[in-house]
Amino acid sequence: MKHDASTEGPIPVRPPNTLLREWTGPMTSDLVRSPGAFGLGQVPSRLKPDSVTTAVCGFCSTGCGLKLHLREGEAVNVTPDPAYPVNLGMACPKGWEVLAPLEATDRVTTPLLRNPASGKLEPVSWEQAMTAFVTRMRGVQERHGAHSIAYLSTGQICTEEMAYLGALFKFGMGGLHGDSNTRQCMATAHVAYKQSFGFDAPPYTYADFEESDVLVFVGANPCIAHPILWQRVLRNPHRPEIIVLDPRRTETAVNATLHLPLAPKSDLTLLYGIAAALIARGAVNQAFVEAHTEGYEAFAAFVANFTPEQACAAAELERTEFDRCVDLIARGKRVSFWWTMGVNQGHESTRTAQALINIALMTGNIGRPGTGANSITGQCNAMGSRLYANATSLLGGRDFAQPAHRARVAADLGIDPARVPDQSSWAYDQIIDGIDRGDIKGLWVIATNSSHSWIDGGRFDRILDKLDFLVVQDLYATTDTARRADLILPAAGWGEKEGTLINSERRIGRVKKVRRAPGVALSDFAIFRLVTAAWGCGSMFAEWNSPEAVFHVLKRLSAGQPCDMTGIRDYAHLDQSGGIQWPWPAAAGDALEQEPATERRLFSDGRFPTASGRARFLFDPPRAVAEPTDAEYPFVLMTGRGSSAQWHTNTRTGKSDILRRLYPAEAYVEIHPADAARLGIRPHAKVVVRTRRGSLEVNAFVTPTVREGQVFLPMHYDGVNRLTAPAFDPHSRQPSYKHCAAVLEARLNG
Ligand SMILES: Nc1nc2c(c(=O)[nH]1)N[C@H]1C(S)=C(S)[C@@H](COP(=O)(O)OP(=O)(O)OC[C@H]3O[C@@H](n4cnc5c(=O)[nH]c(N)nc54)[C@H](O)[C@@H]3O)O[C@H]1N2
Ligand SMILES: Nc1nc2c(c(=O)[nH]1)N[C@H]1C(S)=C(S)[C@@H](COP(=O)(O)OP(=O)(O)OC[C@H]3O[C@@H](n4cnc5c(=O)[nH]c(N)nc54)[C@H](O)[C@@H]3O)O[C@H]1N2
Ligand code: SF4
Ligand SMILES: [Mo]
Repeated sequence: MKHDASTEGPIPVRPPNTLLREWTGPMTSDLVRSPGAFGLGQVPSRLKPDSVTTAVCGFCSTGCGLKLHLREGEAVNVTPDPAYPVNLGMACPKGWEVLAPLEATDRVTTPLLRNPASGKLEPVSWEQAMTAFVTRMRGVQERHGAHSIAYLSTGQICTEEMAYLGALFKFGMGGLHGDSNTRQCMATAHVAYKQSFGFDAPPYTYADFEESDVLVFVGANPCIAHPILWQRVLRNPHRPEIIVLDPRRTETAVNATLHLPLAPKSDLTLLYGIAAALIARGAVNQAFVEAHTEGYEAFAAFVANFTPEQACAAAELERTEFDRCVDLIARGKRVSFWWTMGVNQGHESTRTAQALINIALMTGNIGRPGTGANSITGQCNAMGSRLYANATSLLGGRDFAQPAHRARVAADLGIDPARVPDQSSWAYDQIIDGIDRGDIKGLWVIATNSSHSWIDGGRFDRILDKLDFLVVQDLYATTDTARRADLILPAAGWGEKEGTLINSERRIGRVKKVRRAPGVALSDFAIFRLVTAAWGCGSMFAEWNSPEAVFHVLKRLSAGQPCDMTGIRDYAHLDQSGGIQWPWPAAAGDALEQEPATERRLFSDGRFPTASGRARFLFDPPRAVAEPTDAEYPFVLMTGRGSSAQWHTNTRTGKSDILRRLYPAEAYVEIHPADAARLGIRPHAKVVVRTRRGSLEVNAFVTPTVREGQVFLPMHYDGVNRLTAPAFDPHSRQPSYKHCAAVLEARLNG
């Protein structure tokens, strides 16, 4: 990678890599540097703005600050906020285009209820919609029991909204089972941190990208998925070594100083091998291990069995690559470890994340600038959902199973402790199984498009018919899931409502209402208020009458927890401070006000929120993948993000004319040139990707990005999850989207 020694000067533009991409136009870095050249941020002169406000972006967890340019109170344009400590005046294409999805012609503008006679969705009033909601959900509960209704929610609504939903459903409606797409995304990091550190606490701050001398990215492609975080890496003035562990030669891998193209899902063996080699060469920080951790001796004895030869064989790596990786980590003074979905989405993902945590702990790379075992989150409010959604964890990162935790939450909310369930919800996959068995008969889907995004999607679609009542709450009636609904509740989107989001570095930022939602669409918050009233549990939620009022409720619930935010005065305080990272306890408030607190990290005192105050080494022997390749299905199929202009199931990004020009219109599969030649697959020809569950016809993108025997499908196109295999990590129950066996067939006419 080319480096710019100064942090101020222009960031060097990487030469286009013709090997990596043959089809595309611009690389992400080009889009970030010269957005205007691609039409981003342009606005007709008749819409000249007359004032400005700020908010954080509503797509990814980077949480960039945006300036919203208003005309008569309505946003007419967006530019990146130079004063916000996250993005320092930069934005990726989605941020520039964040208003476009709001203007889409397929916005749902009124509640729609399926007419049983015609089978068609018909417009109804909110009153009729609420009557239908309550009558039918209650009917299901009367026929099948209180726990026969469930919800699937999201990391993409405001913290105040997700907390409201979780509290309403469990304490008000008497439901038990609710989970969210955070299960598909962050469940592994959540469980790994909780087990290792005692709390779900990503320790870092974005300044760490700039302060490391060695950065290790595992299963992460920030050039595409977190482009502004990658820009922060490029500002690092220490000429850092950048190690990327990814089977594919991604944009990020191309920019690394060392790319280890490990075999898919060989991470755990490789990381144990790296730990053993670090021990063998005396790279362990004994003082840190003795003072601040427990279980190291057992861990060291366990990894002693993983020789470099074994690790290299399992990961299909050269010994020289392995040795160089170990050497860089051993010699680094400030080494940071970053992971995303290549780790979290796997059959042994929790232990893999912990294998990284273990390496950070044993080398003492935590709690200091430029260090850490750092999970990057995905959605704009994935962190909010982990702490406050009241799904897996009780409000404030507590446990449903602990009587003291239940009593505390009940007291804080002024409700009967008996209303708080004494067990966690079923996980997403268990809710699906529950529907299949007939135990769940009513389902409420909020801000997630499960029909497209859930693993083994064919099965998901089949079992929807077993429901008595499916409610979908979304911006659009056209999503794969909404099309199947009995009732659609029209939601306002980002920019049409108030609240807060929590980004990857624990920074709480504001979103604001700068547009009017179309028709009678309402914010998710207002919809939950309507449901509360219609259900008849209004007295329980008397205090929850505005997003900011709920923010104060959540502050109270956070008191004394590692995520304490009692020192945040109000929404205005967030605006004034460029967002605020938790923890920000009231007790420390004055002191915190004094320090230039734009960047703060955790564990600088070496104390972890476990019972003993020590971090734990956790490990297990590696296991075989659920669906190995064989003669019939010889390819490993991986899936993930395709471009910086596409967001998940593309319901939002697909609505922007500009973004649509920045990604391929049709689905494609990345396949190695040698495999393509062997199978007679020509570049751009049609090819069928088949697995044991389904098949998909796509265009062949012949590229050495993938190794022989591997193929990659971007997740943004319809039908991708009809192929994926339902395997889950046993601790986090996160789906293993990045590994199944597939076969490719050239289309004769292709
Ligand atoms: N443009 C854009 N940005 C996004 C999103 C989006 O949809 N579009 N989504 C957001 C969300 S919710 C998330 S969770 C993040 C995801 O961000 P990332 O996790 O960075 O994105 P992915 O492409 O899913 O996966 C990362 C990499 O994992 C690699 N990988 C696959 N199998 C393995 C393996 O076995 N081991 C290792 N080490 N690597 C493997 C893949 O080749 C891929 O390059 O992105 C966020 N940002
Ligand atoms: N094969 C494969 N599948 C994957 C992954 C993968 O790597 N490979 N990654 C997984 C990951 S990490 C994730 S996070 C999931 C994401 O999967 P999904 O959550 O299903 O994807 P989105 O397209 O973001 O769906 C969000 C929905 O909410 C709607 N929406 C947006 N804003 C609002 C709002 O404010 N209110 C309401 N009510 N609705 C709103 C949008 O229109 C959209 O329909 O996909 C997972 N699926
Ligand atoms: S990097 Fe993420 S938060 Fe920043 S502008 Fe892009 S999508 Fe928005
Ligand atoms: Mo995600």
